[in-house]
Amino acid sequence: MKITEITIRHLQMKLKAPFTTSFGTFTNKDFLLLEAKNEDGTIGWGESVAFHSPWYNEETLKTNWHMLEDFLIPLILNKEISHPDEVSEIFEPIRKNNMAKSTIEGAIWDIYAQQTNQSLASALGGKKDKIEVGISIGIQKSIDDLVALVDEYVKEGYKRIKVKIKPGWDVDVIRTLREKFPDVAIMADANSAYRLSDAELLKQLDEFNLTMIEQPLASDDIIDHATLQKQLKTPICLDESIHSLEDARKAVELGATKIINIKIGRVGGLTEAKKIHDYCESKGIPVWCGGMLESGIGRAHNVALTTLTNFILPGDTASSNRYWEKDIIEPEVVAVDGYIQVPQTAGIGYKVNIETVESYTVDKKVYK
Ligand code: OSB
Ligand code: MG
Repeated sequence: MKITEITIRHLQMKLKAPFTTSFGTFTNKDFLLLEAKNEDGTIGWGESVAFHSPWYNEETLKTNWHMLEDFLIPLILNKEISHPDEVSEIFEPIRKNNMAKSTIEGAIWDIYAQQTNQSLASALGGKKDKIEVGISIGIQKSIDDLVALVDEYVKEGYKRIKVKIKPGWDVDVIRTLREKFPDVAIMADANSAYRLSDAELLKQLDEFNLTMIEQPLASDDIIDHATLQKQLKTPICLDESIHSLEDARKAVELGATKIINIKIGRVGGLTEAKKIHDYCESKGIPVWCGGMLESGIGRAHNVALTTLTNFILPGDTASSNRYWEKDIIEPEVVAVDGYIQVPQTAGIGYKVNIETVESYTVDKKVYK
């Protein structure tokens, strides 16, 4: 295939409820959507998971647009590509900027799946026809508010509850949840809010039988996480620290992580995500698919990736209607009793509603 035209749109979608992590609060989701067209008119979609501000990592919507416009799109336009695995090789001269790279790579995987007449899940080698999902709950105004939300989501059937923690919103919160929900799989995500000097506090979480603690220490660290893991019974799961197969290998070899959260954007695309999955499978390290408050397009890519066999633990891909009044795909992503049915039609498997896309678009540019 040859990509002959690419459209970038900046969308702004209002979240139904604000989402608060240790690093800040989201009320709107601003993100880039990428529409790629090949020489026969087939269209593929990719979503950038870079946020408006560099809180989660250093990439932003604007740095992604810059990287796409000035470096990545020129490397891709009119180049013969026979398989999406080639995209990461084409991008190799460009350092990092994984979320920007992943945006194009995702669209090319979508086109490739359509051209080979298979679902994106099958194109990736996925085996499941339904996936198990959990939900990630932000920091709330009170513990009572959090308990009420957890109760609601447990009743909806989500298979695991993740709660955000930060200093001052941690041990007491988790103790209360464990008392109220003795049999629910609960995990905590700190988004890098602690330091190794907080080890005594983090050890107090060991008594609550958490499935894991996600990214307690610095976003670029694997050394201190290894030291911390030796002191904790609760398995550590790395999110922010893993950008590549090489990072995953080093973190696993050091004992810094017993579980890995794979986010397609953070690792530079589906090809790298698959490599990390395969490596972890060979080492007996379970993985799960993280979320970045994606619209339906990013969500569809996450559903497809999660069909790979070593996605053993439920991910963060909740129903579209948990985030949005109206998503940009049809049908929307729906979790029923904690399961999402994997679409079997060619490509990402959901129809993009272009009118809805346009209604959320605040900026747009075409490249050819
Ligand atoms: O660390 O997984 C994270 C949201 C924004 C930034 C980082 C994270 C998250 C989530 C939400 O946990 C996952 C989702 O529901 O998409
Ligand atoms: Mg996380």
